[in-house]
Amino acid sequence: MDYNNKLEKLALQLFSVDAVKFGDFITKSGINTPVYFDLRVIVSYPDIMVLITTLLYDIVVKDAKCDHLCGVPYTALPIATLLSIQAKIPMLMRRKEAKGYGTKKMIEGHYKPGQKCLIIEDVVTSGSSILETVKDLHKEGLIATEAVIILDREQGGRQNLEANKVHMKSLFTMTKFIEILLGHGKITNDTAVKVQDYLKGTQAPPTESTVNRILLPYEKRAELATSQIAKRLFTIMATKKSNLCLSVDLTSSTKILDLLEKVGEHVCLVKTHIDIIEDFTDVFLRQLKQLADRFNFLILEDRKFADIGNTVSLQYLKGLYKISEWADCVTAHSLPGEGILKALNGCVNGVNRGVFLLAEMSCEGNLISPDYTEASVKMAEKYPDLITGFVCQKKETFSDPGLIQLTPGVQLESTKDDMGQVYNTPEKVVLDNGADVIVVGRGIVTAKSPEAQVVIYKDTLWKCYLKRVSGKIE
Ligand code: S5P
Repeated sequence: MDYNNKLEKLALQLFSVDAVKFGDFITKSGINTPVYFDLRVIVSYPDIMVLITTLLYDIVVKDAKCDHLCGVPYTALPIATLLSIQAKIPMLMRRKEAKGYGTKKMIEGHYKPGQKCLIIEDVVTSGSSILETVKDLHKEGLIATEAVIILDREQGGRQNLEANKVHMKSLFTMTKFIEILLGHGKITNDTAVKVQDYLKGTQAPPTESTVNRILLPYEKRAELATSQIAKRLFTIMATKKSNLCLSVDLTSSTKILDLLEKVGEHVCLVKTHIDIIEDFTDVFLRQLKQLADRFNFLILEDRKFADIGNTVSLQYLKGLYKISEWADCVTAHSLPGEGILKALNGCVNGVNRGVFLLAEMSCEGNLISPDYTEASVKMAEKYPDLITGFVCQKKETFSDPGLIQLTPGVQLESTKDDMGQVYNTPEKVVLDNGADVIVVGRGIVTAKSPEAQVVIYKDTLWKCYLKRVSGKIE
């Protein structure tokens, strides 16, 4: 029997055992509905269980690249069990309530942080049940980006899941299910129209994001990144075990090159202010690029563009510095609005480029308000290929785990300079404030021995990151 025949057979069987009913019903939340699914009854029908397992196995599970399967309690638990046995993929079990004694664990089974888990569910309306399971898996450091389900009621669940980086595959959409029943004369045309109208008019509201970027390791976040530059940077960070960005705020090109020669192996990103260099030449840029290749770091030109799109485009592509030719990414203010993001194209001459958008600043008395920060994050959403992350100070600023929080204003002690810069410690910015890449300038550059100091910063920051992803701080 081919796939479509099996699907038809399943739809008819579900109808015949009253797993789906048509009429006037009231849902748990008190809304009238012309269609009602109760797949709990299928445990009484071994043939249906086998058919569902076979179909789910064929469409997703057999090719799934995952370490575990996890059913959303309760209806999907027996289905996940059967799939786990057929696919020989270990299962995890999510509790609905935490135990009242001993450990407060919500996920039962043996697993390691960073492992991937495929979610199994019966029916999706808003997606919230899957997202609760995802949230508990994330708390344990597990990755859950794929779900396979029996029926999608097409009431906004798919969109809610996508917004939370969970991709869903279903055996049936409601449209397909109705089509099969109608085709076999099980329901009338009137009923079919009524159900379709009801679904269109009863869409679930969008749900909050549940992916906790703070607990995910950088290599996993690389997989979730849309921006190619963010992907590369996360990968470099994981490979070099460094989340340190050096801000080389020196005015002599030879001094910059000498410094990078000594510290390049310890940093993931080098941040420049190209317009402060007094002896700038094209040769300097070539040497900088060679160092970036040799030591495997990316270059961020901290130009903080802030003009209308046309001017920014010229500043980016032309002039003495031709920033777009050598900087992997740049910083930009969101102040002028979207035009600035249109000017900073994510691909220049076939090479990927990125932007860190300023959502907050480190200096005291800056005029950025919470509304401005929120609007900046919103503005970035439309440019997922371009936006690498945000320059910001707080973990609440954004939630997308594929984006990078770049946080400046860091030294080993919390102090201030005499021009308004405020410094926080590595512990504070990484553990409390959610920094992913940490910018250090004078803390290293003006140290007696930058080559010794860079190692202290790198090790301290990396330890804080490891502590953070171990989940022991929340
Ligand atoms: O809010 C900000 C944004 C940036 S990019 N605060 C900052 O300090 N920066 C930059 O980070 C600033 O331009 C400087 O290059 C670096 C901090 O240098 P430090 O010497 O104070 O560590």
